[in-house]
Order: sequence, then structure tokens, then C-alpha cells
Amino acid sequence: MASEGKGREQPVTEQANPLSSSIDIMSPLEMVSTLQACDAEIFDGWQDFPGMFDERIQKNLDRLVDIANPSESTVIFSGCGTSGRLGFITARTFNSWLREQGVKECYHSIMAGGDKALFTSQEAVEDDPVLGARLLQEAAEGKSHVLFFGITCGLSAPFVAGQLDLCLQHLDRFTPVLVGFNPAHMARNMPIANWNKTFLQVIKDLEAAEAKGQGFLLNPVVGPEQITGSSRMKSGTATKLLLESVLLPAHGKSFHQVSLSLREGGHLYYYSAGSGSLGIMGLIDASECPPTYGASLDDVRGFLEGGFSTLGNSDGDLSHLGPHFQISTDDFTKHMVASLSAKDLVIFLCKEQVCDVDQRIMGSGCRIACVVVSTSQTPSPPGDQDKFHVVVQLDLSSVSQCPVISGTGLWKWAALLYSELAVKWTLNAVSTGAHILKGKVFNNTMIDLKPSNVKLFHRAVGIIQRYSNLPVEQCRDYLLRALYSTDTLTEDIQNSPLAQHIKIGASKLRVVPTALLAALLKRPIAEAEKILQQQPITRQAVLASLNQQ
Ligand code: F1P
Repeated sequence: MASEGKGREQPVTEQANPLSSSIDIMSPLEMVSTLQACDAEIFDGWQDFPGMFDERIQKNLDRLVDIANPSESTVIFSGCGTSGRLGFITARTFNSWLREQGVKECYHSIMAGGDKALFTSQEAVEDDPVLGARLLQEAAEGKSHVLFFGITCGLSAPFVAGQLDLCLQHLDRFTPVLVGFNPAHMARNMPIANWNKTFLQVIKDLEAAEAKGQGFLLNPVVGPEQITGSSRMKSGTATKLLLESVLLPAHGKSFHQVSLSLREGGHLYYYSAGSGSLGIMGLIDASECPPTYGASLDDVRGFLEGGFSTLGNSDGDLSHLGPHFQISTDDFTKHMVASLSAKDLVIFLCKEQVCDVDQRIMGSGCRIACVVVSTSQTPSPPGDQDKFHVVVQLDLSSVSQCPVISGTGLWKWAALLYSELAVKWTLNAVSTGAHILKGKVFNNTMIDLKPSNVKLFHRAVGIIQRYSNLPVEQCRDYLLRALYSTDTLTEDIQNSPLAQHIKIGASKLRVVPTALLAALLKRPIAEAEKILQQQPITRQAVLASLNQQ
């Protein structure tokens, strides 16, 4: 069976970043500066690869600013996981801008897995190119011209491949733009189930369209992630920056304006007190923790003042789908406050000054922190900071002096986008640090991922291979043994389709650490499971196992 990257260079988005190789044993302060140093590569570039400021990328951005005319074309963003969520928030923000101008909304977003996937991962859908194309066709119905942004950080999601392919067959109606962070030749070249092309083949067609000015590839290389493969971090940030680099000037032109809690078994909650889209950044950050760190849906959660009406999603109120879809701050007060304990951390997200805190939250004994974003040049009174254990001030007031955005009207929107970015960086650091402290990361690789779609299944095999140095077939066998909790891989298991393994991978805990430990020790799966039960911190368990050999 083919494996991710077998016989080929590892895509940059899947490589380990040398700057963070010891992040698992750093102090929290060192972690934060390491996250920052890696983030700097978004702007400084990575090795000799073309980065953000590469001539081709800049030229494509300029061309797109010309093409993106909010009063004439329809703009559709689509992606899976974080990529889809960032498309959603971008569409949401720029539609509010249009509404405020009295102009018809022109932005739409498609998310693999629908609105549910905005805050719970639905990875299996990411592998379906036919569904992707169908949803794009539906969203584009009746539109004469669609500027389509397909976002897939790894240049790998079949869902997006299907959509790009649809656009490429109808270049009279669609202008496809692919946003991702690998050089084109590193795009995934593996067969896609029920389809006749690989992602790499789609990119070749897109490059041909780009040569004629009919399609665009926005793929600056921003270097490997702080936590290997955690594309919500640098790639997510770079996605946000690229989309905004097109839309902010396009709008300007049109309108002439310019973890400790987790480690102790507690929970992390983001509580947005009237901070609008900043609270959505909290929902986005929380929703990435289950797929990235194998966290439970309860470990990290986001709550938004106004719930679904603030979110403004197309399917409306989804709270009937279950407790994890109850996302308003009222839901938090109604359902969560009673169970808060001293192990939990609630982070309030506020604008301009710290907010009031409900007495019941104060009285629960949980830890409370506040992230305050201020963009105003006339500072607000600080508010009562004493009730918080920590207050993080993000002062963005100086951004208004940036000459590019000093025009009237534009500043307000630029300030909002900068605020979202600042909150993204802050929350990414908080949730990443919390999971490192919980022992989910080995060197700088998250080894406790759930193999719940094709990409993640192959990433899991790759992790076992990297640390065990065993042939890929054996690593796959170890993964299957851990998935099915057996040392006997029956013909039934061996012949089951990948989709079956993925289904089990979506719900089973600690599959990869178990498989890795069994592979390193050449011991039965049951023994590896037992060791990990006694020592859940993966690094310690792996090191102890290696020392005992
Ligand atoms: C999409 C994605 C990621 C998520 C996980 C599974 O990846 O959903 O957002 O963190 O890695 O895949 P991509 O298509 O943007 O590469």
C-alpha cells in the first residue's frame, strides 16, 4: 500500500521544525518564544523556497485584488477543518462590511461537513471530491462569475480537489484560486477513492490555467509547523493573511476607503463577552483540539455571546444537535457553571476593557483569565482586573498609524482583522501549551492524533515509522493492531477497506502512542496499553520504554 510521501520528499507542511524540536521539555515562557520564532518564518520564509514575498505570489495577489470586485462577483471560500473555518470567518466579516455599506453580500463559504464542522471536526467528509464539487455547484447556481478560493494547507484535501477540478472545467464561469503552503510538486499524488485524478494532477491543470491568467496558485512556503503537521497554526495564520491581503485592498478600492487545567483533568473554556468574531476565534481554536490532540469534545470549548445569531452561520441554530452544539454564553451559564471546579480555566475574551464576571462563575473556584484586545487610541478605563488570575492585554492601537490603512473607514475593519489575528495567536499558544504540558507531544510531533481520515491515517503510519525506523508495512500493521486491540491481524482486518479503519480511528483513544510503544518494544498491544495507562505522559512513557530496553 502506498504511504504518505513514500519515495518522495516529505511535504513542508508535514516536516518537523528544528526550532521547536525540544518544545516538549520547555518552560511555558520558552514555549511562547519558540512559537513566536516559528511564526516569524511566515514572513521571513523557509530555506530557499518561495515565501510570502516571492514575486509570483505577490503578482498573483495583485491580480486577485483586481479580480475580486465585491459589487460584481461572487466569492466562495471552501476548505476542510481550520481551512474551512477561516473561510467562514472571512466571508462573515467581509459580508458585514458590505451590509454596512448597503451593498448586497457576495461572500459564501463551504465547509466540509457543513456547519457542524465549524466547531466539531468531520474529517471523513474531507476525502470526498464528488461531494465537494456538488456543494460548490449548488452554491454557485445562478451566479455568472465565481471567484473560488479552495483552501487546503497541505495541498491534499480531496474535497477541495473536486471543487478545483469543477472550476477548471468551467473557466468561463469560475476563477479558481488554490491556497496552500507546499511547493506545487509536493502536492499529494495518491489515488483518491472514487475519483480519477490525484491532487497533483489537479494542480498541474491549475498551473496551466495560471499561465493563461485564468487560475491562481497562492502557495507561499511558510515552513513546518511548531507542532508537526498542526496546520491550524502557521498555515492557518498564513491563510487568514492571504485572504485578507486580497479582500482588504479590494474593498478599499471598491468603496474608496480605505495548560495546566487540561493536565490536571480540568477543562479550558473560552468565554466571549461581547467580542463578536473574537469569540469565533475561540470556537475555531477549541474545535481543532480533538483532531489535533485527540482531545475530548469537552476538554476545550468556546462560548459566544449571542450564540448562533452572532455566529451568523447558514443553517441557523444547531443547538438541538447536542450539548457540543450549545455555544452561547447563556448555555455556559445554564449548563456548565454548576460543574466548574478549581481545575478548570475560563478565559474571557473582551474588547477594550475587562468584562464583568457572573457571580456564579466567580464562586465556582475555577481559574479565570482575561484577554483584552484594545484598538482604540483613547484607552478605556481598565475595569476591575483584580477578579482575574491573569489579564493579557493585546494593544493594537498603533496599527492605525500604518500608512497603508490610514484612510477613513478602512481602519475600523483592519483593526478587527488584526484583533482576530492577535486572538488567534494568543489562543493557539494557550491550547498548544496546554496539550504539550499534558504530554501529547513528543519532540515537536503530536503523536496522539486520531487516524480518522486518509491523511491522518497515513500521518499516523509516518509517525510510527519516524520513531521506530521499521518498514512502512510493519508500521501500518502496528497501527492496525492498536486500532483493533489485537496482535493477530486476521484476513478480515487486513482486507477491510481503509474507510473501516478510519471509522474505528475516529473514536478510539491513544491509538498511535500504543502502536508506537508496541513497535519500539516489540511487545504485545495489551502491554503497551497497560504502560500508557500507568504513564499517560507520552514522552515519559516512550523514554522509559527506550531506557528499559
Ligand atoms: C484540513 C484539516 C486540518 C486539521 C487536520 C485534518 O487540512 O481538517 O485543518 O487540522 O489536520 O485536516 P488541509 O486540507 O488544510 O491541509
